[in-house]
Amino acid sequence: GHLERLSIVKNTKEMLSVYFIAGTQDIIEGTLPSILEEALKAGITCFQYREKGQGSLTEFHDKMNMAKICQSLCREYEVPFLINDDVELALKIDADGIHVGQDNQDIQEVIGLFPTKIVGLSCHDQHEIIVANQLEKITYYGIGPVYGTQSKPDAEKPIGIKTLQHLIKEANKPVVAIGGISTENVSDVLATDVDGVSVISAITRTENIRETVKSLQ
Ligand code: TZP
Repeated sequence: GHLERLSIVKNTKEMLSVYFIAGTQDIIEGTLPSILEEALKAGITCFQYREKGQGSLTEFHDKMNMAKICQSLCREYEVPFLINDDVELALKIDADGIHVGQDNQDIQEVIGLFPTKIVGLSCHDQHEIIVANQLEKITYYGIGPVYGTQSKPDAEKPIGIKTLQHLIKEANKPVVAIGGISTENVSDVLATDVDGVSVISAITRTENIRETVKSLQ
């Protein structure tokens, strides 16, 4: 119903505030669980386990074990735990939701497999948003990359702040911005109507996770 939907949107917007994404390939020093726990203590509002790219775990069991460790940490801090792309893993460990890109699995199929879960979709341009706006069961959009990113070698061309704002206006769901967001540029991103920011390297490569998360808030 209407009220139920409003409360979902409000919770989703809160969840998107400071959204941390990482896999083992993103960790320079220490371990993913130790970095994640510091980030949770500092106040991140969502975590997405994204095991992808050079140096990532390839065996399903290794990935599942790491996912379970991250999931239990997120539960401890009552922060949603999402899985990037891997439908089988997300179902197997009962993650809170899944995030998919345009070139991953058919979005309709993903929605069908996760009827009561969070479903995030990456969008890069107006066409992708217009198409996705027709799908009621998508929870939020990840829009970007806003700036150049070191964390995704196959990332699309950066869209910049102006296009980000245009795309947010087009979107009928909450939006989290992604790509090259740092403590230096976050105020420009938050000057748009975005609901939150998602980052990899801002948190995995900082000297001080607590300070960085505070600045991103
Ligand atoms: N999708 C678009 S950019 C990106 C992803 C997964 C990487 C974001 O990482 P960083 O380090 O915050 O730029």
